[in-house]
Amino acid sequence: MSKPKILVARAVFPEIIARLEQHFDVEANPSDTVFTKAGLIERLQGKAGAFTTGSERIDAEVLEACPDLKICANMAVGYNNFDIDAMTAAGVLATNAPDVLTETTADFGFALLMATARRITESEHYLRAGLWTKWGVDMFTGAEIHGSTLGIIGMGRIGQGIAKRGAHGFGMKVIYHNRSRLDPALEAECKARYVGKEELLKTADHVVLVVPYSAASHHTIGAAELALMKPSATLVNIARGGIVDDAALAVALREKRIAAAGLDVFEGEPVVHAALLDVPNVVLTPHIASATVPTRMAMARLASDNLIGFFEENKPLTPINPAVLATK
Ligand code: 8YV
Repeated sequence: MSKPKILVARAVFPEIIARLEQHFDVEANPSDTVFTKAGLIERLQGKAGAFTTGSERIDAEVLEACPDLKICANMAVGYNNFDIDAMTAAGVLATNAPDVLTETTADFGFALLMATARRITESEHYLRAGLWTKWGVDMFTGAEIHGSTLGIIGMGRIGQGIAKRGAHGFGMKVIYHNRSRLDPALEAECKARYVGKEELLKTADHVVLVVPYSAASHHTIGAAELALMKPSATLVNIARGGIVDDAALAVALREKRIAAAGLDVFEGEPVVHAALLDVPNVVLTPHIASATVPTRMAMARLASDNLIGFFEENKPLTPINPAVLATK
């Protein structure tokens, strides 16, 4: 029997391609560059599956142009690149890669918070530029982390990981805002107290964003929300570009309406808003929160297992729209 044809839409580890080749007839993009929509449609012709990497937009236009497609397996926990309603209507299964990246991403969220609050990159640039000639009593004074109030917007698995690090590791008071409250046992585990968004923004010393991107969460933080934050506060975004209005944030940082920000994700990435590149009190990283080799490997393996499970047993591991399976 011939193997199902799949497209691996961006370069991934050779071990993963080799594994996929045992089960599928694979066309693998050797490049890190995401296909244009036309390029994606062209490569998906005749393909029953796609291994996607969080950036390939799968919408009604793509689905209509690629009638053989049955599954898209995202190597990412976020799946805002998928139009889930359109995929469900077209009978195309969507899967993502949750859990395997939770702790690594929470580690990074905390690292970015600390680098931002304690001005690590800003002071390193100063040192490298040869500007460090003497000690100064208020040189690069930053914000306190231990004992401060950590506000988390989006209390899914990664948010909970950040809460635990803050509460148990740094004695922080943790408050959170989420679409729904956690059950009391989870709240106790995270030592986290549910508050409204406005209270969180007004009282947190550090605000960390871990909310999934959707039309409803677009610009969760804009000029009005930044105005509620303390002038001494830090903002960290490891969620998605588009959760923060980057132009408004650049203004708030320039005018010191908040103290600092740490951003791993950007509206329009990999292009970064020019005004953000121009302010010193922001730490900028290129969407690397899940970037350790074991975690990226685990994410790629889970995406592969979803494809294999779907085609061989109609049992993907982490389906997003499982209703599609019942129709198979
Ligand atoms: C990925 C991510 O690196 O999992 C996610 O949602 O944002 C990152 O971990 C990125 O999507 C590429 O796979």
